[in-house]
Amino acid sequence: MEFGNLSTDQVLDQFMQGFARRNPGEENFQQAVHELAADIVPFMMQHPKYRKMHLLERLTEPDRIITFRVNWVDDHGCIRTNRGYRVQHNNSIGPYKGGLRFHKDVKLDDLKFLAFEQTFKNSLTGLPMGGAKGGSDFNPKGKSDLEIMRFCQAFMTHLYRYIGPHTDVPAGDIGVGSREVSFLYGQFKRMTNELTPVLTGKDLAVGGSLIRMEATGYGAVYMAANMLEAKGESLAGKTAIVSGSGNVAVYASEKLIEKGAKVLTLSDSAGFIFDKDGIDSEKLEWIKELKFERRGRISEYVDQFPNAEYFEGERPWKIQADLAFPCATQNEIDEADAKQMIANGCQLVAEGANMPSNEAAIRVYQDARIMFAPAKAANAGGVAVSGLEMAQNSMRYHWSREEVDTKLQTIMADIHNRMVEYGTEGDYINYQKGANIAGFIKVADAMLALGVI
Ligand code: NDP
Ligand code: 2IT
Repeated sequence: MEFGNLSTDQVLDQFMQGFARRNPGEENFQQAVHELAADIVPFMMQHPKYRKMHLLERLTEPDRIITFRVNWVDDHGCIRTNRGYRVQHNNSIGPYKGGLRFHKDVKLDDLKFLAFEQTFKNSLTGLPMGGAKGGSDFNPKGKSDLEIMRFCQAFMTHLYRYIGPHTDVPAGDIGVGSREVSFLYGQFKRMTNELTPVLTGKDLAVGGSLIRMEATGYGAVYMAANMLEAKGESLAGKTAIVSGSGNVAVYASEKLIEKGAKVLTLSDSAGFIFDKDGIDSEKLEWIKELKFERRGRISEYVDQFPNAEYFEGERPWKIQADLAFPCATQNEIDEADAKQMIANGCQLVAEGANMPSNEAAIRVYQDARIMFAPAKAANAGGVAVSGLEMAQNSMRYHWSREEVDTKLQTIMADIHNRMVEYGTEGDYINYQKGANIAGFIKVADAMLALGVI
């Protein structure tokens, strides 16, 4: 990257033009890279050692992308074909690490942006993990347990060549929970004759970690608590809107309730529910059974709790609340949603999902100077406990719930402190900038140390 006499904006534009040419049509990847580069280009202009070594160019090109055909047989005996992927983005600070997403809309663009984000998120955790992401356009909705198992086995039959406890350690993401991870693990064991811990998020019965299931949602709430505390405030008595009703949303809600906040909404891809009385722990237990046992839809909540309302085809951002936890998927908050949230008095957004706010929405948060924890920091608790699962597996030992939870809280507090260190701008903490720079430095220093490889 040559800067000459160009301004920061010109350098950024020039870089992004080249990047878009190399990754045509990949809008999510371009968005994620632009969000990071907007903070890293000015930083590099002040730090020539990174600039000279072309680190931004190198860090925006995945190390390797693997795609493969997955054939499996459904319950009716029909042969089905899906596409599988693994994007190994960067392994400078540790083995490739990141989840697998099974969702009908999965495209390479999504996995490239997610693997890129994962590299900086994993760096922020302080644990030795590189960045990767994978998945398939397989649609798990409505599939039987046996179909899920057969798909996972077929997927691993190809993937097993590329992963290993020191090479690449996948985990779950949308559509992949401990059931799927454990089926994948079973097939890895069958193929290699080894019970090597090559995945995290495993069922507790086969070496999973306590608190892994809860970690992403809990971590996002711990992050929000740290941010509020920095302003002399707390979660108690605050209202919160949460999107999604999967792993992240449910456990973010659980921790919010425990901390005395009132959770007003949850959603899925068909709509959202609004419970003005608040979703309490008893109602949340019912939701866990609905989502994780019966695999039902969030609309069923209003049949069970008739005081609540269901808004079909809508997202929860118009509901007035102090706090927002987007925990469903990418680009679920746009500029108009963000403006509505600010007008309603929202003070804090903590991203449980990956890239849930688009760039225009983030500008609205920053212009309004509200607290905004970007995904790579706010949802790092999940992969952090994955790192702790790897550590426990290596020790052939396990920690108690309390031990893992305490370590998770420490990691989230450390991430908060590092964002404050690099993101403080007068009396405003630009957490986005703090996360981008702190996440970048650790990976960049490792790449400098390893040489041009
Ligand atoms: P789950 O599969 O458990 O739940 C996903 C939830 O999001 C469901 O309620 C789903 O609704 C909803 N959703 C998915 N796609 C869409 C869409 N296109 N539009 C609207 N709603 C949608 O996944 P997780 O809870 O694990 O993941 C949620 C987010 O958190 C993702 O962005 C993921 O990358 C991120 N994340 C997950 C981590 C983890 O450890 N699991 C770690 C860090 C981040 P429906 O059932 O209708 O599809
Ligand atoms: O986005 C994420 O951080 C995850 N889906 C978790 C990855 C992991 O390896 O635990």
